[in-house]
Amino acid sequence: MSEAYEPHRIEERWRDVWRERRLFSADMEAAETKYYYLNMFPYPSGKLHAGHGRNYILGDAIVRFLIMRGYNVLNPMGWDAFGLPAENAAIEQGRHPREWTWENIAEFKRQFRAWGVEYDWEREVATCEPDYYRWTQWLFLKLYEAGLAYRARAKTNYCMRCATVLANEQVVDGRCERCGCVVEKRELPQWFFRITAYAQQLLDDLEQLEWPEHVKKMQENWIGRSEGAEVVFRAEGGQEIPVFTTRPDTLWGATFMVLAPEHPLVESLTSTELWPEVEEYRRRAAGKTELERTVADREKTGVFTGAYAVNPANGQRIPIWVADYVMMGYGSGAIMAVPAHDERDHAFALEYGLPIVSVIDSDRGTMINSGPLTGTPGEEAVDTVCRWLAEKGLGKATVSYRLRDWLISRQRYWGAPIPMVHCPVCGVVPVPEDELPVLLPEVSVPGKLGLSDVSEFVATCCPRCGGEAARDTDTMDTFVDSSWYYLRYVSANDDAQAFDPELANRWLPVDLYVGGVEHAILHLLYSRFITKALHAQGYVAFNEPFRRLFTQGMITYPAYRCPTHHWISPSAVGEGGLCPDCGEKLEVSLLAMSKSKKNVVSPDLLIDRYGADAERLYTLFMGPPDREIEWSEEGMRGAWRFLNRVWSLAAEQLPQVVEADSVPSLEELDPVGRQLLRDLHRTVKKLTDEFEGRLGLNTCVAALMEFSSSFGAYCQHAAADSRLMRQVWEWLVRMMAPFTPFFSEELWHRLGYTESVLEAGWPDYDPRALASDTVEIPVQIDGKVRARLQVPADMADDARALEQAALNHDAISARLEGRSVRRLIAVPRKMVSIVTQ
Ligand code: ANZ
Ligand code: ZN
Repeated sequence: MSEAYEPHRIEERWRDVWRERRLFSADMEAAETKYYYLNMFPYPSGKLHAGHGRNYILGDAIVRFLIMRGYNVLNPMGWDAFGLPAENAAIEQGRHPREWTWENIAEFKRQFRAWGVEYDWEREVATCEPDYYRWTQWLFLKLYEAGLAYRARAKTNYCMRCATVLANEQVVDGRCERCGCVVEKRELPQWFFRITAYAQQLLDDLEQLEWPEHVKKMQENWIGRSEGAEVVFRAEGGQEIPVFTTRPDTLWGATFMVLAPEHPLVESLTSTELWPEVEEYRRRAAGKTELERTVADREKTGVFTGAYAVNPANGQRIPIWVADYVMMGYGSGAIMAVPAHDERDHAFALEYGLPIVSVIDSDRGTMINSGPLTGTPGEEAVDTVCRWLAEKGLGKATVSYRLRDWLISRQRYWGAPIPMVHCPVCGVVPVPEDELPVLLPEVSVPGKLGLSDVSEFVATCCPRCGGEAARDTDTMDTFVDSSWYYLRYVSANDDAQAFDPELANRWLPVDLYVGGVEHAILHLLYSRFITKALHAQGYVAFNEPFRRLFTQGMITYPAYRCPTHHWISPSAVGEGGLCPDCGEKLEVSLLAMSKSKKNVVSPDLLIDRYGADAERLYTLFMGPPDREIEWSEEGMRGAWRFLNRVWSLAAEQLPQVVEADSVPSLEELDPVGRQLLRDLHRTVKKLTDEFEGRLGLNTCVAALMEFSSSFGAYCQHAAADSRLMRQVWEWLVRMMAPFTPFFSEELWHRLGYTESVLEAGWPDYDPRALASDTVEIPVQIDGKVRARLQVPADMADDARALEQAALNHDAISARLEGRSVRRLIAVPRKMVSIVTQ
């Protein structure tokens, strides 16, 4: 084995070996040692770039470790394949989105294979195929049966020119992203999932999850629980107007009320003279996004309705206004305004000259100007007012959530059709389960228009009365597709059910879920909700889908932007950082690699130049996997040089050690050999701990590099033991296998083995071999030796550690019972002396 390291000569054949030996197929029946590892499945668009490697290579390394460690690993992959980009690409290119999607999938698979990233491909799923979306439709029906799917009117973005509803992401500065038309808001009946029914459970169960704290915090904020009170105000016209407040203690300071423009009482409250103005205000508010309406320091606007209500606490007559800083979707859509203590109300009161009455002493927090409750101390105020409200029948303590129901309707072609029928006689009727899937109609230029334009699709018979009826023409948000795919993998090829409950209970929850933090809220919350809903209906025994979550950081790369137009690829940047097209000075910033910014590095080129193992190794080495980090070609070359060094060492050494067939014990080795063996065990321990713990794989690569260099030095040692060298090679190659699988397979083979290194198992370190040589330290109490400590050599130099070890020693602590230590002296490497009298 004297040839140079040439990755291309070794890589290809191992890809086939892994597949032939089915090394990545889980044994679904044997679940005792099961481990469900899951990477978030990708949206198959374009090509993979080096930044994507952060996720997939990390996952592959973990999975290879788990397999070697003896776990029965379920490691599936699939495609989140419905959605807008496919539809847009299809429109642009005049072809079917399915064709475009499967082309991308083929490309992704090729790139995974090139990286040596392997999955259990027998379980592949694609959400755009009828054998998958049939069960997404089934899920919809289950939610409908449980009262968790309902239809209600909601605002959509509508483009007149394109004659279609747009997703929020397609509206840029209030205009259609495609044609530039001003987007209209239209109210349409749409489907929702009642995720709010699970708000409290979604919050409570976060506690049992091994997820990054910041992700839990994001979910917590998104759910947005607020404790407060509901207080019922009465308008002079008799209408009851409940409000939600987190500050019931400020009730006496409520000097006016504000209703959201959409509040259903606005019409009946507004006086005839003021109606035109109110109506106009409502119309303008309808065109604004929620974000625009809630920006804190924005100028407050509003209109008076002409109506008054009575503050139930003090009987004061207070005006009722309409203003867009109050949202219909939160609390009750109406507020009691307390301008003395709420900033937004304060700004509003100043703008419209409304009275401001202070009811809380600003120094002590005590209630003032509050009738019978004046003088209540701050810390009791909220509870006292809630009790008072309940006694008077005016309100009660309550909880409010920011979380809204999930709007799942999309008026698009490329999605799962909602399995519902509208019958003029029977109303809304679900499609019977045995008639699923409701197939997407095959149309020649799909996408531009929604399903409502395909008349053959719309016309159907009512499943209940058999009369003429119309299909629902909405498709489901793609987040519905991805909210349950982790369940489908256990039964990917089952055409009788969405998933086998027994298998699901055996394999789930997912043991480790790895993906981008951009999914910290929606995807993860929706998946948790779906699992809980299925749990409540008895389909699954668990109520959380992902036990542990790991979010990998992004890889960044310089992005060049020409101030006059587009992004320029770093390789095209002209002399002196000028735009190659117009000569302008380019702006550079470090951004996450992305095709749209043209700052991507292609794995194809890297693999061509350095081989897949070097790219893998560098990707895992570049930094803590959960942190953002910049790609560096130099770092990439460093990884490649490291592999070259190990390769040449192997070329030199393997022929000499291949015959050695026993393992030396510590005692048989000289001090240099002992140190190396100790380092070997320590490196195994280090890697094992990282893989099973915090996943700091970058530190594992560093440990491997450090160990390899000690090993290189040992090989120069005159009395190097060939049995030790053989053991080092065996373990080193196995330890490197998760990181550099091709390289490791090749050396494993050259060590004389015929099976895959994955089948060789993970080395087991010996805890006894970890300790350095020990030193004996006598411990005296009042001048008499009472114990002898055996401590590792490095600890013997540390006086503080010796003192601690002495005090913790059983015999010593027993003797010290009830006595007080006056002096404690440790002499490094010599003794510890304790004086009690
Ligand atoms: C009186 C008051 C006095 C309030 C005070 C706050 C401070 P969080 O904490 O986010 O839950 N509010 C209630 N419903 C609203 C809606 N639909 N749109 C806009 N604002 C609404 O916010 C709760 C507070 O926000 C409530 O308590 C209410 O104002 C306002 F010194 O009531 B508060
Ligand atoms: Zn009917």
